Amino acid sequence: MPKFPLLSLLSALLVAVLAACAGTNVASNAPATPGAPSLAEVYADNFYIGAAVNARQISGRDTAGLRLLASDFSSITPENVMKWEEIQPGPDTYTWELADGYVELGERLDMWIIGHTLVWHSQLPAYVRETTDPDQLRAYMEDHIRTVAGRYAGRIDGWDVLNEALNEDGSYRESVFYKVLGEQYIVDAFRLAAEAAPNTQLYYNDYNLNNPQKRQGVLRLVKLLQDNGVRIDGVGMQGHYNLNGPPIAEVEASIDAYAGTGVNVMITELDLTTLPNPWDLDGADVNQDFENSPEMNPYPDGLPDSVSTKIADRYADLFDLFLRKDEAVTRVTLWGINDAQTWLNNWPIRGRTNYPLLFDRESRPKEAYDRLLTLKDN
Ligand code: 9MR
Repeated sequence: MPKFPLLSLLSALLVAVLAACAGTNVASNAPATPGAPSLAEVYADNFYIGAAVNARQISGRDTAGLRLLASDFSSITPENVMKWEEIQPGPDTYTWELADGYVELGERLDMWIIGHTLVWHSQLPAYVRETTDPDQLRAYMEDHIRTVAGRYAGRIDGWDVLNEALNEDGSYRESVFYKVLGEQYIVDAFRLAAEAAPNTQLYYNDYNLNNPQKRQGVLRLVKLLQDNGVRIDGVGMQGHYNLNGPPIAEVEASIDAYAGTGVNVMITELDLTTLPNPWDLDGADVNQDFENSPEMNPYPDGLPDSVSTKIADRYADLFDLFLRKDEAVTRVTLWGINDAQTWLNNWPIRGRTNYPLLFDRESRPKEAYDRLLTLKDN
């Protein structure tokens, strides 16, 4: 169970120092709701409460976000700074500054630190994406995993080793890795990560893992690793959900199925989009992009109370499930700290005003946050 966060005095000091280094001024890390225990404290016996952090937070510029991180979260994930194209833009070029800053931030705040992500078909530099020679591609993957996972061995607590390797029907995605190396690349990626970072947990992470067909694909992937004697410690279910779906029962069935293989389950990228989606898009394929319009952006100046309450209800239903499953669920990570930062302001339509997280654009706690604070009392 969670190594535990926030000796609050210490973390207050550390955030203040960090912010001071960035030329800003953070007064304290008082909880978002004065006098109340923080979200991480409320759920400390159940699972970590995580947040994805961006470059503004890592570099200390988003002081309000950092205050919330210190007060209410016990785990962090790098939203972008450890992706292949960011961290290794050329075969012989590594850019460590933000990634190092990310790990240092996690250590200063005594967080459970996640690495995201070693192998993913998206955000790949052209030199990898365009490789057709198996030996060359295998060599790139080996170098990348050994170098990145090895650099942070003993400091990063869990790696998303492989991200989004499955199609919706559970078959393998035709990524460059699969096309050139076949399913063996999956076994190799986890084996390399286990060698480079022996004490780090290793995860498979994907979206729509509630979907029964995709669930079968995950079970096959976990079995492939286990049959090959290669370690996998967890399945990360990205929670890019909406106000109506997916059904709680589907999420529950997937948690049970994954836990049944002996691995932990994490809810890794939780956010609830509140905006219309006429194309009935599901999931999080970052390559989809559509036109903005007033109908598609109905709340540019603020959310009606009725919708805020719907978001709070939906968060409560989901956390109610996660609490019932807390033997298996070891972490619940929000994909961002506040609504100003969310990727959902720009996907699948650019420039909208979305409201998917627990803190608003001014980093004030929302109704959903208050509901989660008191959920266990009811
Ligand atoms: O939130 C991330 C956004 O800022 C990036 O532009 C995008 C592409 O790298 O990735 C987003 O995060 C994705 C995550 O890494 C993997 N699952 C889907 C997430 C949302 O697209």
